[in-house]
Amino acid sequence: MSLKKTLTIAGSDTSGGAGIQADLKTFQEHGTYGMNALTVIVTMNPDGWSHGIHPIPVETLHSQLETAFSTGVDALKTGMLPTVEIIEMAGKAIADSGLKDVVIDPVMACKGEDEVLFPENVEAMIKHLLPNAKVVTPNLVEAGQLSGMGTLQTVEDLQAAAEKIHAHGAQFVVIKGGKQLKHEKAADLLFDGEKHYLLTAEKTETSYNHGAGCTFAAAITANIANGQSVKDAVLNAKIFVSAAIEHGWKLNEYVGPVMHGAANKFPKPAVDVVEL
Ligand code: PXL
Repeated sequence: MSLKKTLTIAGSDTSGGAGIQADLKTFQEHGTYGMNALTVIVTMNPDGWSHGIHPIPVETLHSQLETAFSTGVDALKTGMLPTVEIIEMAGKAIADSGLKDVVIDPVMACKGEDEVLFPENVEAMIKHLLPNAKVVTPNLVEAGQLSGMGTLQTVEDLQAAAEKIHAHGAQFVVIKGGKQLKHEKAADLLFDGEKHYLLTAEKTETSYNHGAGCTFAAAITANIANGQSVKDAVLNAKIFVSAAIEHGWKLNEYVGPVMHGAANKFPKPAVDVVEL
């Protein structure tokens, strides 16, 4: 029996909730075969949990990408790409691979840190990653940066930002509203170049949601690898990540990861989709 091959080009979250750990766990939960090309190692200081960012040499990433692409990848996602050089090289390798099922998660910071970690990377993402994207999955802060609109607060803001990001070459734009969005539900926007859809679920009052963004993008990637349309892939990924957030748990006094496998163990949350 063969499996669909899914690749994540992303960083290691040593604490296990986000990054390649979230992606590989999510790929596994979807029955795909997970591979990774590591871009950066993120460590956490035990006293205070401040993050250390340790990029992987660009040549080492290049060798990993050669290995992974030689196997015949079905779908890939990107996550934290810490330097302009790494973004440029990953973008070129993706374009050269000819793979179309590409999900770009334009990670600019870890959750809880609202400032953009690598401001110089925004332009490089627009230039080298967005033209390769079948789907791009920014959160509110990232969508504000990629659209040039700054602070986004309402669904109308999301629609305007999605259209600007689509114009950079991404075929489908998914903006993760998250908790900061002014909406009574947990709402995400999907724009396919013509129509806007709003996906909503009940809000979960929890701060144990570390890794939610990575998990959502990885679930979209696996669903696409498994043959789903982008719209179905996004809807099912939202159900998957909503369950993961609902069952988020406390790892230590600083961080609470989502439970990546919750959707396959517990009743699935309801998600509504409306065309706007
Ligand atoms: O959640 C964003 C994220 C992505 N990738 C890595 C991370 C984090 C946040 O901690 O460590 C590797």
